[in-house]
Amino acid sequence: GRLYLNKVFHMSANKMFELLFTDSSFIRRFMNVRKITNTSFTAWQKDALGNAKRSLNYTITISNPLIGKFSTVTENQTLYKESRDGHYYHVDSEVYTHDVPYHDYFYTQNRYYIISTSKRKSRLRVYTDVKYKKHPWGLVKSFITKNSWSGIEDYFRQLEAELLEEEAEMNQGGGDT
Ligand code: YK8
Repeated sequence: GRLYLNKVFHMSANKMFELLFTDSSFIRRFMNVRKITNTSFTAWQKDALGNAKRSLNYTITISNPLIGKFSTVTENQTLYKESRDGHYYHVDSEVYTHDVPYHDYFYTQNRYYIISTSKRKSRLRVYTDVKYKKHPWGLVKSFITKNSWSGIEDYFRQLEAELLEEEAEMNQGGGDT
């Protein structure tokens, strides 16, 4: 996997989890900026193993004319039971892009770790892997990999920027957040 984000933010682990993994106004705004539409998601629900799961469906806008303009996406998220409220969260997310070329060959796995480093600070780490369901030809594989990494890098660069903005807003003035 590759490490796409590894940064300490001036907000609690709890707050970071809330921003990223609940129906927060932050994530709604971020999706707007990314032109992600038709969003729907289920509530977190514990499974038989004690992990919590939810799934999201939405439509992404793609800027690469070779790939197409839009794709529907399904994201299946698992919040592992080793997570400790307010201290440590581990969420794995499998992302399936249904309407891109070769979509039946691959999906993306994102692992999010939120680690509390103090009362008001937390570290966010995101690892990403492109996973293959079928074995593609070498050329196709390098095509998929190249397009995936650049799209994912762009996404997490923007997520980091938006989180920094949110952090600045939260920590200025009254400090009543
Ligand atoms: C999630 C990884 C690959 C995919 C895309 C596929 C092109 C394949 C084309 C070939 C369009 C929000 C990406 C970037 C779409 C966006 C996905 C996002 C950013 C072979 C010609 C969506 C995180 C995420 C994970 C994977 C990303 C896709 O929260 O290039």
